[in-house]
Amino acid sequence: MTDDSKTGEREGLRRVAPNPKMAPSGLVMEFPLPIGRTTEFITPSEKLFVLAHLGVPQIESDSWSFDLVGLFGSPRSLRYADLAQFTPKTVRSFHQCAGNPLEPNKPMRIIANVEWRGVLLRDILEQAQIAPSCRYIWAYGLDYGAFKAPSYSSPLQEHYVKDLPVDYVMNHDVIIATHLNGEPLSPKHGFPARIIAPGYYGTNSVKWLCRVEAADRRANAYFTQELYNDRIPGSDTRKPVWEIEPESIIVSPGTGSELSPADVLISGWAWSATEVESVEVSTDGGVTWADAEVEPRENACWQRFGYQWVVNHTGHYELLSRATDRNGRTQPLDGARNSVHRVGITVVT
Ligand SMILES: Nc1nc2c(c(=O)[nH]1)N[C@H]1C(S)=C(S)[C@@H](COP(=O)(O)O)O[C@H]1N2
Ligand SMILES: [Mo]
Repeated sequence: MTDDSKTGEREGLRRVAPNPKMAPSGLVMEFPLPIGRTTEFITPSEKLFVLAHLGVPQIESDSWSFDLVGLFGSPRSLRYADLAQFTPKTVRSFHQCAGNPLEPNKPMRIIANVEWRGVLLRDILEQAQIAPSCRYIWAYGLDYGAFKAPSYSSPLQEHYVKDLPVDYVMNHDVIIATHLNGEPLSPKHGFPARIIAPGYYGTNSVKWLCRVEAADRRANAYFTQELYNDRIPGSDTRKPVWEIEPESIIVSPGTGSELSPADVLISGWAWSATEVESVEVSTDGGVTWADAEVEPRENACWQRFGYQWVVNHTGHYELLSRATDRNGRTQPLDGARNSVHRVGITVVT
């Protein structure tokens, strides 16, 4: 298709592949795992959240292919079977939805930790002779439609399009994934193939991949420039929702627990784009903080933390956890996507 699009000048609005059936069409959100119930290190697939802005396209792997276009010496189209020529790559990684793009400062803590398998995107880019002038990799999904949330509706989107800095793709294990926890992807998780960008918010991991474009500039698309592009207070510039900020959740004790005076283990998960170096816990609503024990990071997984709390007095307590990563970034107390998690509990006799 050419750029005589009826819907505007954003690249994401131009259709470049036949329309699959959308079933269902429209926003799909499934959050089967309540915060504070995430005790398993690897989240079972049936407990993994689902986020699809436009719906779920139904695709046959036999007829599916994706195109490499743009700044390549040797652009090409690859079918499902062609992926077998690349070395398989397994990535164990936390997977986090950035939350509602219309409320970027509201913490949602939609987090899981799963195993993906596929092939390294950089191997494919190199085979297609990516040009040195490439700065961004654009990924197109086959899904289309309008993004409708309560009291909000986007213009018609002819693809879900995201972009990634090429340096990130070349220096991290960004994969085209075909498997989740050892099984082929289900339709809602991106069958036949999707991007997985470990360390980046889930919004960047484009499902139902149909095109990889090498470009010298950011994609001027709805989900790259309009949504998931944070306003910086007091500035005209915006920050794309790419690298995951440090975050932690208290899994135990759960909100509303009633405990007896005793030794209480406060435990949970911490994660960030880079390894989490320390987690502090507060048992007095954030007045004082103590260091928790943090397990080292495995691959790109979340890390367990624990703090042994000796509680002698009855009453109501507010427990908080705060993660700091290797880059020295730490969680703010309020007003951000990664604000600290607070859990209210009561100690009774
Ligand atoms: N094509 C496409 N890819 C997409 C989306 C989408 O709407 N369309 N949603 C993104 C968002 S916001 C998230 S959080 C993850 C969710 O992946 P999951 O549903 O497999 O957990 O997919 C991302 N990839
Ligand atoms: Mo998301």
